[in-house]
This record gives sequence, structure tokens and C-alpha cells, in this order.
Amino acid sequence: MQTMERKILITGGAGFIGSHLVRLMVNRYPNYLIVNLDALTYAGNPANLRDIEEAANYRFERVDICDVEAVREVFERHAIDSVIHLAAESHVDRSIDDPFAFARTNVLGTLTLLQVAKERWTDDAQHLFYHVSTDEVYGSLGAEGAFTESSRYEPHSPYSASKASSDHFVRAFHDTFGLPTVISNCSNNYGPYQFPEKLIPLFINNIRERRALPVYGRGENVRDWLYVEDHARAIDLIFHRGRVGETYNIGGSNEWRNIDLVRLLVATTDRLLGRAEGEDDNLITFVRDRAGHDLRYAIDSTKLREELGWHPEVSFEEGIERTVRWYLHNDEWLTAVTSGEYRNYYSRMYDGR
Ligand code: TDX
Repeated sequence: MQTMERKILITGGAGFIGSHLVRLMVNRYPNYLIVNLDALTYAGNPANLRDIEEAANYRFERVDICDVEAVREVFERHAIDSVIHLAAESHVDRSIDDPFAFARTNVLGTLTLLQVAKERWTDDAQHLFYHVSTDEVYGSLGAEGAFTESSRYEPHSPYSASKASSDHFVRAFHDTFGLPTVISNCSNNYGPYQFPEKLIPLFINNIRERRALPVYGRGENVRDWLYVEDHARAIDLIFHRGRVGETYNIGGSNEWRNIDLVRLLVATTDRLLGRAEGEDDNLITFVRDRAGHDLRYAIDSTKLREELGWHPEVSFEEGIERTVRWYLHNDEWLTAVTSGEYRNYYSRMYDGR
């Protein structure tokens, strides 16, 4: 095989955002070796990457980021020089049920990767530990304003507390040991391959099956939505041109109240299914609010736009249309991940690789 310019470990590459990033990097950089390290828990699915799994510059390693020996072996086997770390437990409602799983994967897993990178990267080669994080670490906003890179950390859910903690460890390894790190904090993502526990894919699936749409509280919470490929492009840019030791906020500047978004999803899905307008409005059901539910997130991505010239390329109208179409045309994928069958199938397929 030709000599690879960079050997990049992408953790969580079988997940939603990770699979989009792996696809982008494998296709755009034939001279980079892309090693996807993923434990294939419930939300990680190699079917998300079927189109690139035979690529010459792609490898898959089924490893838990908390398993220090296995992580060391992967670094050694592939002479890893950089990490883009996305592996995480990411669903807020699950973190309310089982906070320990979030501390384990998000905090101890990140610490394990940092420790191995620090041990291994003692030469003068080019290295980078890129940590992918969330806007939720900054807490909740009132009606006005947006989070900047210097906003105070104020996490409210066990999920955001675990991500905040992982961000702190990354900065600590930079400041204490000189590890070359960079962090980005992104707003809510949407698009193909998102696990249907998150609002948008869950609701598209429920509309398709004519099941109730459980809107928490009064649906007045606001989120800033970004198409997942725009996030992957931002990561690529920050990986190559971001300044070491810095943090970059990534956001869509696209705020929606949940209830307005849900109405848009109902209208779009009904239209694409050929159903009459308004036919499924009655599926909208207001339910008990999520505990500690953050009112509003909004990201100020001026730094990323001005320093690195990034901007979102996919409008929300276009992105929602593409996303609803994708879920409706990939009902096999949806049925497989919701039934859990894929887990048995892929566990057999990937064991012992
Ligand atoms: O059934 C639902 N009903 C509902 O009203 C679900 C699943 C969600 N919601 C609301 C809660 C939020 O206000 O919709 C909004 C979006 O919910 P999620 O999709 O669960 O996302 P959120 O809680 O905003 O967190 C997301 O953004 C930051 C991701 O899940 C995180 O992983 C990311 O870091």
C-alpha cells in the first residue's frame, strides 16, 4: 500500500455524525488512512457505511474506548497520528435513566484516549487530538443571545455534564501535558442515519406509522438545527486549519421552536407520502416535560465563519426535504434499527475481525 500522509483514528465512526465524517474523509483524502473505531453499541451501525467499507484507505476496529489495552493496540497497529473523537453516549433521555453509562463512555472513554495519545505521541510528527462536543455544555439560554466560545459552562443534564467534563479533560491535557488538542461544540444535527430516538427521525417514523408524536411540555423549547454534512465539513476544516488549543462553535443560525418544527415535519412527511394536508396533525400530543429541559440553545459561530470561512451549505428547507425523503426511502434501515435485529446480525459479522 502507498505511504499514507496521515493516519487518523475516528472514534464513533459507525454512529450518526461519525459515519458522515468517515465517508467525507475516506472519499476526499485517498492519501489518508481512516481507521474507524466503534464499539457498535445500539446506535452504531456499520450499515451506515456500506458504500465505503471496501475502500483501500478505510479500516474498521470494533473496540470500546474504555478498553485501554485495545485502544493502545489500535494506535500501534495503524501508527495513528491523529484522533477525531466522536464516540459518545448522546441521548439526553437515556442519560436521565442511566447517568453512569454516560460518565463511563463520555468521561472515562475520553480520558482513556487522551492518555494513550499522550503516551504514544512523543515524536516530532504532526499530531492532533480533535474532540467533538456539543452546545449543551453551555446550558440554557433565555429568549435572547447565543453561546460563544467563552460562554460559561453550565450543563444541566447528566449527558451535558458528562460532555462538559470530557471537554475539561481535553483542555487539561493540552494545558498540562502539551497535547495538541482542538475542540468544537456544535448545535443540534439532523439528516440521514440518525438513530430514531432523537426528535426528527423519531417523529418522521411515527408519522409514517401513524403513532402519537410526544411533544415535551408545550413544545416551546428552541433548538438551532444544522444539516449533518455541514457539521462534517466544519470538522474537516477545523481539523486541517483550526488553531491548536482553541475551541470553535458550530451552528446553523437556524432556530426553531419544537412545535413549529413538528408541524413542518408532519406537513412534509404527509406531502411526500401523498396524504392529505393536515391529515396527521392530530398525532401531535403534549406530554410531561423532560426533567431539567433546557429552554433554548443558539450558537454564535462567528469565529469559525471569520477565521476559517465556514458557512452552512444546506438550507433548512432543502435539508428537511432530503431527510424526510431519506427516511421514507430507507424504511428497511429504519425497521432494522428499531427492531434491534441489526445488532445480532452485525455482531456476528464483525466479531473476530
Ligand atoms: O420525543 C421527544 N419529544 C420532544 O419534545 C424527543 C425525543 C425530543 N423532544 C424535544 C426535546 C428537545 O427540546 O425535542 C428537542 C430535541 O430533542 P433531542 O432530539 O433529544 O435533542 P436535544 O435534547 O436537543 O439534544 C441534542 O442536541 C445536542 C442531541 O441529542 C445531543 O446529542 C446533542 O449533543
